[in-house]
Amino acid sequence: MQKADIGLIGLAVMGENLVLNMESKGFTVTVHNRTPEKTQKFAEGRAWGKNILPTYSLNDLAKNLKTPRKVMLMVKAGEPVDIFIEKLLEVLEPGDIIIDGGNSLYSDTIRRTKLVEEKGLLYVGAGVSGGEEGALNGPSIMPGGSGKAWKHIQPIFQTISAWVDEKPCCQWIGENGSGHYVKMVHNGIEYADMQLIGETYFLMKHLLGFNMVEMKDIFSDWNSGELESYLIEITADILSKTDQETGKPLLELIGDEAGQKGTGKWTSQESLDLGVAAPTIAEGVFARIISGAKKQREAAVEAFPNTDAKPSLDSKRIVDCLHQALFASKIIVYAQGFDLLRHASQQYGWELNLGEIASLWRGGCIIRAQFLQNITHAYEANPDLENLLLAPYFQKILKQNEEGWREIIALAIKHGLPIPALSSAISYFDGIRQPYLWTNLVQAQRDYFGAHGYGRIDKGGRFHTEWQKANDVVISEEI
Ligand code: NBP
Repeated sequence: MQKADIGLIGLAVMGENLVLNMESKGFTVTVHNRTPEKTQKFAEGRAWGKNILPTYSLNDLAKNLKTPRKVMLMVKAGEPVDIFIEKLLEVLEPGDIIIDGGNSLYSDTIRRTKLVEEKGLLYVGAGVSGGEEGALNGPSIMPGGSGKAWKHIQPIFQTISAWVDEKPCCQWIGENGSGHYVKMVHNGIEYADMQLIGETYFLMKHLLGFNMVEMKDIFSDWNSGELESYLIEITADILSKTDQETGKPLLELIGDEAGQKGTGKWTSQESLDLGVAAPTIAEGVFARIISGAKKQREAAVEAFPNTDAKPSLDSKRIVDCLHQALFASKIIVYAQGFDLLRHASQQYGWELNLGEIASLWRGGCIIRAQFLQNITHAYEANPDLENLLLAPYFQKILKQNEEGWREIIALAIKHGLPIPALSSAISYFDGIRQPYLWTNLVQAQRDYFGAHGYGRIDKGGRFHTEWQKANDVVISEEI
C-alpha cells in the first residue's frame, strides 16, 4: 500500500479542507477523527476516489505514514490537543513530528514542545488562518516549535499555503510557542479591524441614513484603493445579500450580540502582561462583550434614549472622513499589534522577523490587505523601528488622514454614536505624540497617598515629598 506523506486528525471544517488541499497538491494523506462516523462520512463523501486513507485507530494512522511521521492535529484547542498528544506518543517514534494546527494558547505550545521533545520527538505549533476557504485553497501558515521539524514539513506547508508575489505565505516563525503567538496577535488585529469596519458601517447608517446598496457601493469602491482587503471585500458582499424568505437585506435581520472564541482576549491579556499599549485591540473585545449585555443595554436604551438628529455636513464629505478615519485607525491597530510582537520577541527570545510576518499575512488569511506590504517595507528599511507609526510612509499617511479622522470622531460623539475603536485609535495617536503628559499629576497623586516616589525633569534621582507638611515645607530626598 502507498504510504502517506502526512496524517491529519480532526475532520471538522478546517481539517477536512486542509486534507483536500494537501491531496489536490499531490500529497497522500491519512486521516482520523475521534468520532469514527465522521471519518467514514468523509471517506465516502468528499474524500471518495482521492489519495486519502481513512483510519479508525491511531496505530493504523502511524502504520500508514512515511518516516519521519508527520501528524497534524486540527481539533478543538485545549484539552483535546493534550489527549491526542498523549495517545500519539504511544504509537509514534523518536524523530516523528506532531503538529498542532489549531488556535492553541502559545503558553500551552511552549509546554507541549518541551514535553514532546523530552520524549525524543519534534513538535510544531502552527497558526493557520483563512477559515474554511483558506484551508481549502491556500491559508496563511505560521509554524513554530522544534526547529529540526521545519525541513520535513516545509515542502508540504509551503505548497499548500497561499502565495503572493511568487512567495509562500508560510515561513518558519521561531522556537516553541512563537507560531501560535503570531497567530494570536493576527486574531487580535482581526478583532480590531472588524470592529473598525463595523463602526464605519454604523456611522454611515446613522449619520447618513444610507441604504444597503449605497453602503455596498462605498465599500466596493474602497476595496479598489488603499483599503483593499479581504474584510472590506466581504463587507460589501454581506451588505448586498438579500434574505430569501423575507426579501429584506439579510444584515438587517441578524442579531447584534457578537460571539468570540478567546484569541482577542488572549492578545489583550498578553498586552497587559507585557506592558504594551494595545487599547484598540482590547476595544474590539470589549465591544463584543457590551453587545452581549442585552439586559443592561435594553434598560439603558430606555433610560437614555438617543436623539437621531442628522448632521449638517454634506454626505460626500462624511464618506471621505469615514475613509480617512478607517485607514488611519487601521494603521494604529497594526502599530499596536506589531509593538506587542516586538516586545514578545524580546521577552521570549524569539527573534521574530516582523517584516516577514507582515508578508505572511498578505495572502490566505482573514486580515490580508494590500497595505501589509508597506509594513514589510518599513521593517526592511529599519528592523529596529520603535513603532510602526514612525516609519516615513505611515507618518505621511497619518498626516494626510488626520483631519477627516478628527472630524468624524467629533461628529459621532456629538450625535451620541458609539465609536470605541475609532476613538481609542485617535487617543493612542494623540497620547503617543504628546511631549508632556498628564501623568506628572498621576505620579504626584501616587506619591501623595502611597509614598511611591517620582522622578524630576530638572535633576536625576528618585524623590518623595511629604505633601501635607505644615507651613508648606516640602522635603525632597533621593530615595
Ligand atoms: P472545531 O474547533 O470545532 O473542533 C472539532 C474537532 O475537534 C473535531 O474533530 C472533534 O471531534 C474534535 N474534538 C472535540 Br470538539 N472535542 C474533542 C475531545 N474532547 N477529544 C478529541 N477530539 C475532540 O473544528 P474547526 O473549526 O475545524 O477548528 C479546528 C482548529 O482550528 C481549532 O483549534 C480552531 O480554533 C482552529 N481554527 C479554526 C478556524 C475556523 O475558521 N473554523 C480558523 C482557524 C483556526 P469529533 O468529531 O469527534 O467531535
